[in-house]
Amino acid sequence: MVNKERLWDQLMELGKIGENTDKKKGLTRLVFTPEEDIAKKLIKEYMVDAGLTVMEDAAGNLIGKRIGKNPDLPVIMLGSHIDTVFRGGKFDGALGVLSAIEVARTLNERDVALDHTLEVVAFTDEEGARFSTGMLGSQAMTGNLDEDILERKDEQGITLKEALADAGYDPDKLTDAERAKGSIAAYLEVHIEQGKVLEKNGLSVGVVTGIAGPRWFRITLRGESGHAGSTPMILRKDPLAAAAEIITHIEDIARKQKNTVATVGQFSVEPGGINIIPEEVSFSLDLRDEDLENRNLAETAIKEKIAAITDKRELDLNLQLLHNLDPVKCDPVLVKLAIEASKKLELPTTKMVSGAGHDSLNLSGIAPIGMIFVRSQKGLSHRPDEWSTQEDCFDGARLLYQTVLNVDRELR
Ligand code: HGY
Ligand code: MN
Ligand code: MN
Repeated sequence: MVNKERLWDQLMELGKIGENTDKKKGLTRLVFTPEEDIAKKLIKEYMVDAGLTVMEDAAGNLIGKRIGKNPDLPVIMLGSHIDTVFRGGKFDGALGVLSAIEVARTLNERDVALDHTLEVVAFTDEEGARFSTGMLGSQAMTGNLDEDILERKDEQGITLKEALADAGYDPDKLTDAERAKGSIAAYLEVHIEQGKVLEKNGLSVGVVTGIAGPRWFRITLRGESGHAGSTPMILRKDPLAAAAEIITHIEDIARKQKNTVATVGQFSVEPGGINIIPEEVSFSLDLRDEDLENRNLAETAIKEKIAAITDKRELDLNLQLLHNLDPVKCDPVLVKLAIEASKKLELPTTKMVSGAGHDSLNLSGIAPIGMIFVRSQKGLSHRPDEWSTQEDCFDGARLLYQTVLNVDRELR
């Protein structure tokens, strides 16, 4: 079976890269940064140790390959990401990549020859933290690139295009990373749950049946700045007051629908003086639901509120779509094979939906997808204290191993 200690040691070693000197601030490992570079080098080493042939595609996806007995078959692909959010934890993405490498290494150590070629992928920039994008690597691999993605800027005003070039990639060749539909027999991803369902049910692992789709916007409101002391309230066109009104409506609208979630995570004010009425505010909106119809309903209601409030207050409005992935269902055959694997391992599990987004959302456009979740302590994630136990990580990796054997046997 997979090696519990080796997996854990690698998780802890990778988890040191990008760690803030103040450990309470977790780790920040953003795309095309020195920290990510060091992490990719470590993953390459792990992949080589696991007997994988390592390459990078045109989008910087790091790919380890293990040729199968029948190279003409579509590949079995395992993957996740090694970039993090700002002040993130050691498990989001990392557990999926390291579990996949551990599966490959165990197949080697047990001399198991799969029919299918196996590919292990660390996708580029799943989180999109630096450029407010998301899943660049899996977007490129599946022909799903966001329109203006290359023009997106980070906090220093560097465009993704410049960062790609600086990192040695050709920004105009991202589409070379594209894979044909049907070239991947199955895409499987282990990921931490980032929620409380497994903990509530006393389970270490879950089998994912569907994934909510994230839709991201940047909302910019422009009014009139002025003197905080000498401008009567009645004469103001204050975009920050408008934003406050809008954000409470966003929360109300999301609360009204059981599985809808809406988050304003970023907010900026210009010019930002204590005694100046703001001229312009800009804030993000992350809207999700596992059901497309419900997400659309919430989006329409939110946009109506924004229009009414900005009209009433005579403000200029700019609403930019940053990122969009529709909710998807996991492949029922892969769900069945993962459940069968859990039974063979006598690992109790449950079916569940993912509120978080994953590269598998993109892969679902060209291949059947399956996901295995590992319990998150207190359901916490995207925070320094994100944690899963060694035992639970072991359960996730061994369930992935058994599922790969089942998929290799079942799929042609
Ligand atoms: O936003 C997400 O759901 C993922 O963590 N990128
Ligand atoms: Mn994440
Ligand atoms: Mn993730």
